[in-house]
Amino acid sequence: MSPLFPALAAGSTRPALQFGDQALSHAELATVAGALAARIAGAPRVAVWATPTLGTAVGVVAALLAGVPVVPVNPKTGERELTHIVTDSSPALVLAERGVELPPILAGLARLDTDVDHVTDATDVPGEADPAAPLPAEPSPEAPALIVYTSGTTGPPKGVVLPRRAVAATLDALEDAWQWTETDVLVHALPLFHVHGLILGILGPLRRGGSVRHLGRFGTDGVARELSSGATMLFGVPTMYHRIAEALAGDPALAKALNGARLLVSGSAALPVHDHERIAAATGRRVIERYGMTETLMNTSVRADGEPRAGTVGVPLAGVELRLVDETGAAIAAYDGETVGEIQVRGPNLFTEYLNRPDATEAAFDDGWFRTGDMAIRDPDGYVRIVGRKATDLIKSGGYKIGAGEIENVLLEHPGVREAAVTGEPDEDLGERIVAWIVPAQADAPPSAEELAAHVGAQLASHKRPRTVRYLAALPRNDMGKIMKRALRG
Ligand code: MCA
Ligand code: AMP
Repeated sequence: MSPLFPALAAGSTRPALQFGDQALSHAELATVAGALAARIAGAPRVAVWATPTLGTAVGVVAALLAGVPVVPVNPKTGERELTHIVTDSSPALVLAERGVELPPILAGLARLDTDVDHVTDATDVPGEADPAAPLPAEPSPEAPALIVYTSGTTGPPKGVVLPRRAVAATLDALEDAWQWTETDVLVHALPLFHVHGLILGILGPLRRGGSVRHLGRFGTDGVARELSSGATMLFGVPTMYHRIAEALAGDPALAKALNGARLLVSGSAALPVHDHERIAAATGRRVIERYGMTETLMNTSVRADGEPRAGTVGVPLAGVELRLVDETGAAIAAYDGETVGEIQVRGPNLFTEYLNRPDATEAAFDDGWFRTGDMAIRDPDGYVRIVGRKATDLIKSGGYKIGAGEIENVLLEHPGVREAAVTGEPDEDLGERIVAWIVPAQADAPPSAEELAAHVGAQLASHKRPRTVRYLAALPRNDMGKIMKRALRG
């Protein structure tokens, strides 16, 4: 396989990464990350404390250059989730920006700083880094590149082992679909511990030899500023596009900036047609959607040279085989815009396994095809429309996948909670909002919503906190004693 990052190997002087006033060219990144890689090399696995900073990008690239699998960790993860991730993935080292205080379980590991303050000036590279030093030899394509944790309906998150081959395949398929080149400058504000922000949003531009400007935190002002000063592409989750759609009416500069973009891409959840239409009306530009999953990386997209169609996720990417399967397990032949089936995929973009979970890995496949759990129909010309999801206990909020069971387990440990159920409710901004249904231990003294949100936030990632808490005298149950969530949702 060619190197994962040819522009680094070639020492390109084009801009690569920009986070606020910190920036590195590909050549500078090769130097800084190469030096760090030399210190990481040989470690079995490394965790990266994935703040939305230049240091995170450098740390991940360094691990990839060293051929050491990297586990990006959400810095807003709570104690239970973090303990699980660290125990499950057993990193030998943690990479974090200098000065960042790590929680005890990570603070106990050997630590390397990803500090790059002193390389913002191209001529001032750290003493340890030798610009002439060759990068380590490229590992095998099947070697694990990243382990990304993702929620299931029950139990703790699973570590998705992504080989280098999948990263390269998905990014090259997107090069084709989006005509993505080294001249593209991407802007985004996505978190760096998931596929969308890290693999597409950071590794994507690096593989193309282009550049990315990360906003640190999402805001329409930052989007407008970057798109009107040279950025060509925007990646975001639907919540971000929704906020853009809301802001457009009173912000002609934002409309002008979006109008000048080459490509506006949404993913991680469905972008409502209403937001598509509002953005198109105000900017004259169409957002395109792509569909992916942590386990599969990207599967489909509306192509840059294709017809944009709101409400669809486009066509299968190069190299990706996609089929729809009915309840009996039979493949659906129809491209009729109405027959619904589960999306199953096969191709070089797929993960290898769930870490330490052979049972879950086996259950995820149907005769070599990965079962996505997403339900879809196909238009006659092959455009895929996602219409729902098999698992009712998975919530997508702000583009984050969240398992109801994981939150319920934590809520049940609160002394003031007798029974708990978690559902997702439609939310204009977040797509779905987490709702906790609580039967208090003492009816006259229920724990407050703030207390329960804080309780969940202490154990799990902060985006898993319930936004709404509703109190009941009893949860609706069927004859078997199973909670009837449909009755809760009304
Ligand atoms: C949230 N807050 C709360 C609660 N919930 N406070 C109290 N109680 C709660 N229940 C806090 C937030 O933590 C935040 O605080 C503050 O409220 C305001 O939140 P805000 O920034 O307005 O919004 P947000 O809701 O926190 O974030 C919206 C977002 C975010 C920026 C769109 O959801 C996001 O970054 N989403 C991206 C998800 C993503 O990348 N998914 C990719 C995975 P504070 O500021 O202190 O934190 S899917 C994937 O990778 C696949 C492959 C794919 O297809 O892409
Ligand atoms: P995750 O497991 O967090 O990687 O999220 C993957 C899931 O996000 C998929 O299985 C889909 O349900 C959903 N998803 C991603 N992109 C889209 C999209 N463009 N439209 C609808 N759903 C999407």
